[in-house]
Amino acid sequence: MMMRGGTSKGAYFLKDDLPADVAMRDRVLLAAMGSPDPRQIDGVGGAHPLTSKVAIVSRSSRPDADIDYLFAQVVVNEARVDVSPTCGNILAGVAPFAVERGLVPVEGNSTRVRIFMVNTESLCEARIETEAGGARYDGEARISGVPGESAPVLLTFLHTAGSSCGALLPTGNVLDTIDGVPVTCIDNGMPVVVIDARDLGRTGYESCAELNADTPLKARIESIRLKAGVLMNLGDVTRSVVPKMTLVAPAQEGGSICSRTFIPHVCHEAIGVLGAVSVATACVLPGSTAARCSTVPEGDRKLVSVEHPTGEFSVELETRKTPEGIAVQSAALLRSTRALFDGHILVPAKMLERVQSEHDVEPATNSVAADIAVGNA
Ligand code: NQM
Repeated sequence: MMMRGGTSKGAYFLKDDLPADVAMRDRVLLAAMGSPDPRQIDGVGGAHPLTSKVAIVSRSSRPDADIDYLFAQVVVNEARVDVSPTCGNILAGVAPFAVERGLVPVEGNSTRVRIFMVNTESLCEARIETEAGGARYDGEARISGVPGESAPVLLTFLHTAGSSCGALLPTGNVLDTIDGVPVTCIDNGMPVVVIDARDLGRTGYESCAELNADTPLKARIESIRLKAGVLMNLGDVTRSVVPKMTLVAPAQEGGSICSRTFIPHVCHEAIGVLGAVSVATACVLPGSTAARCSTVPEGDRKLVSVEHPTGEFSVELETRKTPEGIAVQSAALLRSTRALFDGHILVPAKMLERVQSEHDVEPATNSVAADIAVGNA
Protein backbone atom coordinates (compact mmCIF):
# COMPACT_ATOMS: atom_id res chain seq x y z
CA MET A 1 0.00 0.00 0.00
CA MET A 2 1.07 3.58 -0.57
CA MET A 3 0.15 5.65 2.46
CA ARG A 4 0.65 9.08 3.85
CA GLY A 5 1.90 8.69 7.39
CA GLY A 6 1.82 12.01 9.25
CA THR A 7 3.81 14.46 7.12
CA SER A 8 5.61 11.71 5.20
CA LYS A 9 4.61 9.28 2.48
CA GLY A 10 5.82 5.82 1.61
CA ALA A 11 5.26 2.21 0.59
CA TYR A 12 4.00 -0.25 3.19
CA PHE A 13 4.89 -3.92 2.65
CA LEU A 14 4.12 -7.11 4.48
CA LYS A 15 7.48 -8.54 5.47
CA ASP A 16 6.62 -11.90 3.87
CA ASP A 17 5.99 -10.21 0.52
CA LEU A 18 9.60 -9.02 0.31
CA PRO A 19 12.70 -11.17 -0.25
CA ALA A 20 14.17 -12.47 3.00
CA ASP A 21 17.72 -11.82 1.78
CA VAL A 22 18.57 -8.29 2.91
CA ALA A 23 20.67 -7.37 -0.15
CA MET A 24 17.92 -8.50 -2.48
CA ARG A 25 15.25 -6.80 -0.38
CA ASP A 26 17.15 -3.54 -0.57
CA ARG A 27 17.58 -3.89 -4.32
CA VAL A 28 13.82 -4.37 -4.65
CA LEU A 29 13.15 -1.31 -2.48
CA LEU A 30 15.59 0.84 -4.47
CA ALA A 31 13.97 -0.26 -7.72
CA ALA A 32 10.47 0.25 -6.33
CA MET A 33 11.20 3.82 -5.25
CA GLY A 34 13.41 4.70 -8.23
CA SER A 35 16.73 5.31 -6.45
CA PRO A 36 19.46 6.31 -7.11
CA ASP A 37 18.02 9.01 -9.31
CA PRO A 38 17.43 12.50 -7.89
CA ARG A 39 14.03 12.54 -9.63
CA GLN A 40 13.15 8.90 -8.80
CA ILE A 41 11.61 8.95 -12.26
CA ASP A 42 11.76 5.16 -12.61
CA GLY A 43 9.92 4.40 -9.36
CA VAL A 44 7.15 5.52 -7.04
CA GLY A 45 9.30 7.60 -4.65
CA GLY A 46 8.63 11.32 -4.50
CA ALA A 47 12.25 12.50 -5.02
CA HIS A 48 12.51 13.79 -1.45
CA PRO A 49 13.65 12.03 1.76
CA LEU A 50 10.13 12.48 3.22
CA THR A 51 8.51 10.62 0.32
CA SER A 52 11.11 7.90 -0.15
CA LYS A 53 10.23 5.79 2.87
CA VAL A 54 9.22 2.19 3.46
CA ALA A 55 7.45 0.32 6.25
CA ILE A 56 7.96 -3.44 6.53
CA VAL A 57 5.27 -4.93 8.74
CA SER A 58 4.69 -8.36 10.27
CA ARG A 59 2.92 -10.01 13.20
CA SER A 60 5.03 -9.79 16.33
CA SER A 61 6.11 -12.77 18.37
CA ARG A 62 6.74 -10.53 21.39
CA PRO A 63 4.25 -10.76 24.28
CA ASP A 64 4.19 -6.95 24.60
CA ALA A 65 3.52 -6.18 20.91
CA ASP A 66 0.97 -7.03 18.20
CA ILE A 67 3.03 -5.87 15.23
CA ASP A 68 6.69 -5.53 14.28
CA TYR A 69 7.54 -2.46 12.18
CA LEU A 70 10.87 -2.12 10.42
CA PHE A 71 11.44 1.26 8.82
CA ALA A 72 13.67 1.72 5.76
CA GLN A 73 14.85 5.09 4.47
CA VAL A 74 15.47 4.65 0.74
CA VAL A 75 18.11 7.27 0.03
CA VAL A 76 16.99 9.26 -3.00
CA ASN A 77 20.18 9.86 -4.93
CA GLU A 78 22.32 6.97 -3.69
CA ALA A 79 21.81 3.22 -4.04
CA ARG A 80 21.45 2.89 -0.29
CA VAL A 81 18.77 1.80 2.14
CA ASP A 82 19.29 2.96 5.72
CA VAL A 83 17.57 1.04 8.52
CA SER A 84 19.45 2.74 11.35
CA PRO A 85 16.69 5.19 12.36
CA THR A 86 12.98 4.58 12.81
CA CYS A 87 10.35 7.01 11.54
CA GLY A 88 7.44 8.16 13.66
CA ASN A 89 5.54 9.65 10.74
CA ILE A 90 5.49 6.48 8.66
CA LEU A 91 4.63 4.73 11.96
CA ALA A 92 1.28 6.56 11.89
CA GLY A 93 0.14 4.35 8.98
CA VAL A 94 1.35 1.07 10.45
CA ALA A 95 -1.67 0.26 12.65
CA PRO A 96 -4.25 0.95 9.89
CA PHE A 97 -2.13 -1.06 7.45
CA ALA A 98 -1.99 -3.95 9.92
CA VAL A 99 -5.80 -3.79 10.24
CA GLU A 100 -6.24 -3.67 6.44
CA ARG A 101 -4.06 -6.76 6.06
CA GLY A 102 -5.86 -8.66 8.84
CA LEU A 103 -2.83 -8.80 11.14
CA VAL A 104 -4.79 -7.33 14.06
CA PRO A 105 -8.52 -7.59 14.78
CA VAL A 106 -10.79 -4.55 14.83
CA GLU A 107 -11.91 -3.87 18.41
CA GLY A 108 -14.88 -1.60 17.65
CA ASN A 109 -14.83 2.11 16.88
CA SER A 110 -11.35 2.39 18.28
CA THR A 111 -8.54 -0.16 18.12
CA ARG A 112 -5.32 -0.26 20.10
CA VAL A 113 -2.27 -1.67 18.34
CA ARG A 114 1.00 -2.25 20.18
CA ILE A 115 3.88 -1.76 17.78
CA PHE A 116 7.45 -2.94 18.25
CA MET A 117 9.77 -0.59 16.36
CA VAL A 118 12.41 -3.03 15.17
CA ASN A 119 15.03 -0.42 14.22
CA THR A 120 15.27 1.04 17.71
CA GLU A 121 13.87 -1.91 19.69
CA SER A 122 11.28 0.26 21.39
CA LEU A 123 7.53 0.21 21.79
CA CYS A 124 4.72 2.46 20.70
CA GLU A 125 1.03 2.15 21.39
CA ALA A 126 -1.18 3.39 18.56
CA ARG A 127 -4.88 4.10 18.97
CA ILE A 128 -6.76 4.36 15.69
CA GLU A 129 -10.37 4.71 14.62
CA THR A 130 -11.90 1.62 13.08
CA GLU A 131 -15.20 0.48 11.60
CA ALA A 132 -16.66 -2.85 10.44
CA GLY A 133 -13.61 -4.72 9.27
CA GLY A 134 -11.32 -1.81 8.48
CA ALA A 135 -9.54 1.39 9.42
CA ARG A 136 -11.24 4.77 9.24
CA TYR A 137 -9.35 7.60 7.57
CA ASP A 138 -11.98 10.34 7.52
CA GLY A 139 -12.13 12.50 10.59
CA GLU A 140 -11.56 15.89 12.08
CA ALA A 141 -7.95 15.80 13.26
CA ARG A 142 -5.62 18.43 11.86
CA ILE A 143 -1.85 18.28 11.90
CA SER A 144 0.52 21.00 10.71
CA GLY A 145 2.03 20.28 7.32
CA VAL A 146 -0.96 18.29 5.99
CA PRO A 147 -3.93 19.99 4.33
CA GLY A 148 -7.43 19.17 5.53
CA GLU A 149 -8.66 16.86 8.25
CA SER A 150 -8.41 13.12 8.87
CA ALA A 151 -9.08 10.53 11.55
CA PRO A 152 -6.71 10.90 14.50
CA VAL A 153 -3.90 8.45 15.16
CA LEU A 154 -2.77 8.74 18.77
CA LEU A 155 0.77 7.56 19.37
CA THR A 156 2.28 6.94 22.79
CA PHE A 157 5.96 6.10 22.88
CA LEU A 158 7.30 4.24 25.89
CA HIS A 159 10.88 4.39 27.16
CA THR A 160 12.54 5.64 23.99
CA ALA A 161 15.57 7.15 25.77
CA GLY A 162 18.81 5.96 24.21
CA SER A 163 17.02 3.89 21.56
CA SER A 164 19.87 4.18 19.03
CA CYS A 165 22.76 5.57 21.08
CA GLY A 166 22.38 3.63 24.34
CA ALA A 167 21.66 6.67 26.54
CA LEU A 168 19.46 9.77 26.48
CA LEU A 169 22.63 11.87 26.61
CA PRO A 170 25.04 9.58 24.79
CA THR A 171 28.10 11.79 25.31
CA GLY A 172 27.43 11.80 29.06
CA ASN A 173 26.92 15.57 28.98
CA VAL A 174 23.95 17.84 28.52
CA LEU A 175 26.23 20.28 26.70
CA ASP A 176 29.29 19.64 24.52
CA THR A 177 31.33 21.86 22.26
CA ILE A 178 32.05 20.70 18.72
CA ASP A 179 33.96 22.87 16.24
CA GLY A 180 33.67 25.65 18.83
CA VAL A 181 29.85 25.46 18.82
CA PRO A 182 27.80 24.48 21.92
CA VAL A 183 25.62 21.43 21.14
CA THR A 184 23.27 19.09 22.96
CA CYS A 185 23.48 15.52 21.67
CA ILE A 186 20.30 13.70 22.62
CA ASP A 187 18.45 10.48 21.74
CA ASN A 188 14.88 10.12 22.94
CA GLY A 189 13.80 7.93 20.03
CA MET A 190 15.86 9.75 17.40
CA PRO A 191 19.50 10.83 17.65
CA VAL A 192 19.50 14.61 17.27
CA VAL A 193 22.14 17.30 17.67
CA VAL A 194 20.45 20.46 18.95
CA ILE A 195 22.17 23.77 18.21
CA ASP A 196 21.11 27.32 19.04
CA ALA A 197 20.89 28.88 15.56
CA ARG A 198 22.47 32.07 16.89
CA ASP A 199 25.66 30.13 17.63
CA LEU A 200 25.93 29.50 13.88
CA GLY A 201 25.20 33.12 13.01
CA ARG A 202 21.62 32.41 11.86
CA THR A 203 18.26 33.41 13.36
CA GLY A 204 16.62 29.99 13.24
CA TYR A 205 13.62 31.57 11.47
CA GLU A 206 15.02 31.18 7.92
CA SER A 207 12.86 29.35 5.39
CA CYS A 208 13.74 25.82 4.22
CA ALA A 209 14.64 27.22 0.80
CA GLU A 210 17.06 29.70 2.38
CA LEU A 211 18.64 27.01 4.54
CA ASN A 212 18.89 24.51 1.67
CA ALA A 213 20.72 27.17 -0.36
CA ASP A 214 23.07 28.08 2.50
CA THR A 215 26.09 26.02 1.46
CA PRO A 216 28.55 27.38 4.08
CA LEU A 217 26.03 26.66 6.88
CA LYS A 218 25.40 23.14 5.58
CA ALA A 219 29.16 22.45 5.49
CA ARG A 220 29.54 23.57 9.12
CA ILE A 221 26.56 21.48 10.19
CA GLU A 222 27.91 18.39 8.42
CA SER A 223 31.33 18.82 10.05
CA ILE A 224 29.65 18.97 13.48
CA ARG A 225 27.41 16.00 12.59
CA LEU A 226 30.31 13.72 11.67
CA LYS A 227 32.07 14.46 14.97
CA ALA A 228 28.84 14.19 16.96
CA GLY A 229 28.13 10.78 15.40
CA VAL A 230 31.31 9.35 16.92
CA LEU A 231 30.63 10.97 20.32
CA MET A 232 27.05 9.61 20.24
CA ASN A 233 28.24 5.99 19.81
CA LEU A 234 27.02 5.90 16.21
CA GLY A 235 30.50 5.56 14.69
CA ASP A 236 31.23 6.95 11.24
CA VAL A 237 27.93 8.51 10.16
CA THR A 238 29.13 9.68 6.74
CA ARG A 239 26.68 7.27 5.10
CA SER A 240 24.00 7.31 7.78
CA VAL A 241 20.93 9.53 7.99
CA VAL A 242 21.41 9.95 11.75
CA PRO A 243 22.03 12.01 13.78
CA LYS A 244 19.57 14.63 12.53
CA MET A 245 20.61 18.24 13.04
CA THR A 246 18.16 20.72 14.59
CA LEU A 247 18.70 24.47 14.85
CA VAL A 248 16.60 26.06 17.59
CA ALA A 249 15.55 29.60 18.48
CA PRO A 250 12.99 31.17 20.83
CA ALA A 251 9.39 30.46 19.77
CA GLN A 252 7.72 33.02 17.53
CA GLU A 253 4.11 31.82 17.49
CA GLY A 254 3.36 31.18 21.15
CA GLY A 255 4.92 27.69 21.24
CA SER A 256 7.77 26.45 23.43
CA ILE A 257 10.62 26.60 20.91
CA CYS A 258 11.23 27.18 17.21
CA SER A 259 13.06 24.55 15.11
CA ARG A 260 14.68 23.94 11.74
CA THR A 261 15.79 20.34 11.19
CA PHE A 262 18.21 18.90 8.64
CA ILE A 263 17.43 15.22 7.85
CA PRO A 264 20.42 15.32 7.73
CA HIS A 265 21.31 17.26 4.56
CA VAL A 266 17.94 18.63 3.48
CA CYS A 267 15.80 20.93 5.61
CA HIS A 268 12.60 19.25 6.85
CA GLU A 269 9.44 21.21 5.93
CA ALA A 270 8.13 20.30 9.40
CA ILE A 271 9.92 18.06 11.92
CA GLY A 272 10.08 14.29 12.35
CA VAL A 273 7.96 12.72 15.08
CA LEU A 274 10.72 11.22 17.19
CA GLY A 275 12.88 14.13 16.16
CA ALA A 276 10.28 16.37 17.83
CA VAL A 277 10.20 14.09 20.90
CA SER A 278 13.99 14.40 21.22
CA VAL A 279 13.94 18.20 20.77
CA ALA A 280 11.04 18.53 23.26
CA THR A 281 13.00 16.42 25.72
CA ALA A 282 16.06 18.65 25.28
CA CYS A 283 13.82 21.60 26.22
CA VAL A 284 13.15 20.11 29.67
CA LEU A 285 16.81 19.37 30.45
CA PRO A 286 18.38 22.29 32.32
CA GLY A 287 21.63 23.42 30.73
CA SER A 288 20.86 22.17 27.22
CA THR A 289 21.05 24.35 24.11
CA ALA A 290 17.26 24.00 23.81
CA ALA A 291 16.48 24.89 27.43
CA ARG A 292 18.32 28.16 26.86
CA CYS A 293 15.75 29.34 24.33
CA SER A 294 12.56 27.56 25.35
CA THR A 295 9.72 27.96 27.82
CA VAL A 296 8.20 24.78 29.24
CA PRO A 297 5.45 24.32 31.83
CA GLU A 298 6.04 23.23 35.41
CA GLY A 299 4.91 19.80 36.63
CA ASP A 300 5.64 16.20 35.62
CA ARG A 301 3.30 16.23 32.61
CA LYS A 302 4.52 18.83 30.14
CA LEU A 303 3.02 19.86 26.83
CA VAL A 304 5.87 21.10 24.65
CA SER A 305 5.02 22.81 21.36
CA VAL A 306 7.85 22.63 18.84
CA GLU A 307 7.37 25.23 16.11
CA HIS A 308 8.67 24.33 12.64
CA PRO A 309 8.54 25.82 9.11
CA THR A 310 4.93 24.75 8.44
CA GLY A 311 3.34 25.03 11.89
CA GLU A 312 3.94 23.33 15.21
CA PHE A 313 4.21 19.87 16.74
CA SER A 314 2.85 19.30 20.26
CA VAL A 315 4.41 16.56 22.37
CA GLU A 316 3.08 15.60 25.79
CA LEU A 317 5.95 14.39 27.94
CA GLU A 318 5.44 12.38 31.11
CA THR A 319 8.52 13.19 33.17
CA ARG A 320 9.88 12.11 36.53
CA LYS A 321 12.60 13.62 38.69
CA THR A 322 15.34 11.10 39.50
CA PRO A 323 18.59 11.51 41.45
CA GLU A 324 20.36 11.64 38.06
CA GLY A 325 18.07 14.35 36.67
CA ILE A 326 14.83 14.44 34.72
CA ALA A 327 13.68 11.18 33.09
CA VAL A 328 11.01 11.01 30.37
CA GLN A 329 8.77 7.98 30.78
CA SER A 330 6.46 8.40 27.81
CA ALA A 331 5.70 10.82 25.01
CA ALA A 332 2.22 11.14 23.49
CA LEU A 333 1.26 12.93 20.28
CA LEU A 334 -1.27 13.19 17.50
CA ARG A 335 -0.77 12.14 13.88
CA SER A 336 -3.06 11.13 11.02
CA THR A 337 -2.74 8.90 7.99
CA ARG A 338 -4.38 8.12 4.68
CA ALA A 339 -4.34 5.02 2.49
CA LEU A 340 -3.54 6.25 -1.00
CA PHE A 341 -3.17 3.19 -3.21
CA ASP A 342 -3.33 -0.58 -2.85
CA GLY A 343 -1.76 -2.85 -5.45
CA HIS A 344 1.34 -4.52 -6.81
CA ILE A 345 4.55 -2.68 -7.43
CA LEU A 346 6.41 -3.95 -10.47
CA VAL A 347 10.17 -4.28 -10.32
CA PRO A 348 12.24 -5.23 -13.38
CA ALA A 349 13.20 -8.91 -13.22
CA LYS A 350 16.81 -8.12 -14.06
CA MET A 351 17.19 -6.32 -10.71
CA LEU A 352 16.55 -9.57 -8.89
CA GLU A 353 18.79 -11.60 -11.22
CA ARG A 354 21.66 -9.17 -10.67
CA VAL A 355 21.41 -9.54 -6.94
CA GLN A 356 21.28 -13.30 -7.24
CA SER A 357 24.52 -13.42 -9.21
CA GLU A 358 26.29 -10.77 -7.09
CA HIS A 359 25.43 -12.29 -3.76
CA ASP A 360 25.02 -15.91 -4.80
CA VAL A 361 21.70 -16.21 -3.01
CA GLU A 362 18.97 -18.71 -3.61
CA PRO A 363 16.49 -17.73 -6.32
CA ALA A 364 13.45 -15.95 -4.90
CA THR A 365 10.79 -18.37 -3.80
CA ASN A 366 8.75 -15.59 -2.24
CA SER A 367 5.55 -15.27 -4.21
CA VAL A 368 5.39 -11.49 -4.52
CA ALA A 369 9.08 -11.26 -5.39
CA ALA A 370 8.38 -13.85 -8.07
CA ASP A 371 5.27 -11.92 -9.16
CA ILE A 372 7.36 -8.79 -9.30
CA ALA A 373 9.91 -10.51 -11.51
CA VAL A 374 7.28 -11.97 -13.79
CA GLY A 375 5.24 -8.78 -13.75
CA ASN A 376 7.76 -6.79 -15.66
CA ALA A 377 9.93 -9.51 -17.19
O1 NQM B 1 11.71 11.63 13.53
C1 NQM B 1 12.04 12.67 8.98
C2 NQM B 1 9.67 12.27 9.07
C3 NQM B 1 11.05 12.02 9.58
C4 NQM B 1 11.30 11.06 10.64
C5 NQM B 1 13.44 12.48 9.22
C6 NQM B 1 10.31 11.00 11.73
C7 NQM B 1 10.80 10.87 13.12
O2 NQM B 1 9.20 13.38 9.16
O3 NQM B 1 10.24 10.04 13.84
O4 NQM B 1 9.12 11.02 11.54
O5 NQM B 1 13.90 12.83 10.31
O6 NQM B 1 14.11 12.01 8.31
O7 NQM B 1 9.07 11.34 8.54
